[in-house]
Amino acid sequence: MSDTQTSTLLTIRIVPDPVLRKTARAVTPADAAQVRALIPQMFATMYAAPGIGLAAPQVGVLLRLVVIDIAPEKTPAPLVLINPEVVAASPESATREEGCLSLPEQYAQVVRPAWVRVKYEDERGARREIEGDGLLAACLQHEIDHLNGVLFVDHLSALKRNMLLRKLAKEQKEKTSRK
Ligand code: GNR
Ligand code: NI
Repeated sequence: MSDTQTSTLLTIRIVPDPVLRKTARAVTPADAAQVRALIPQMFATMYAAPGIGLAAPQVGVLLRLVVIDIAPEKTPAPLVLINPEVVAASPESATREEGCLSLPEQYAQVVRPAWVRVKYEDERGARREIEGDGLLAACLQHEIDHLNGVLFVDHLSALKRNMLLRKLAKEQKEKTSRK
């Protein structure tokens, strides 16, 4: 059985959990054991959710670590990004509907650069780069935002953000009262 299937599922933190608003710190070689253990748990949690990306702060870990798989149904393409940084972005913007596992059942159109290049370290510590447009570009930026305490709602107007956050609070309250 694969790691994904045997791994414990981590608890995904939901807004307004304060950990989601903190800046994560860079992963160092001293974090190797924790990061190695966390990666399969984060993939398992992301696939189970289901989601196409997960940043460590979403599971309460303030490290600059992200997992992504934008095509889990088709050909799985798991991607681990350690200390990722956007090093280039297109001047053109693209608008796409985004959701976030930390804001369950909330969706909005988000405007971001259409294309980005991201440098990062892989799980073996090798320096790598990835570039992409479309869903991959949105996902890369969305996950790197999480490492900086930024959520997709921060890219919306204050009016839309507040509407969405109030709707989330109401729905979460209803969920709790039903349990
Ligand atoms: O599952 C997710 N879908 C998604 C759709 C559009 C843009 C970004 C994303 S990421 C999100 C999972 C998540 O919350 N990652 O932090
Ligand atoms: Ni998210």
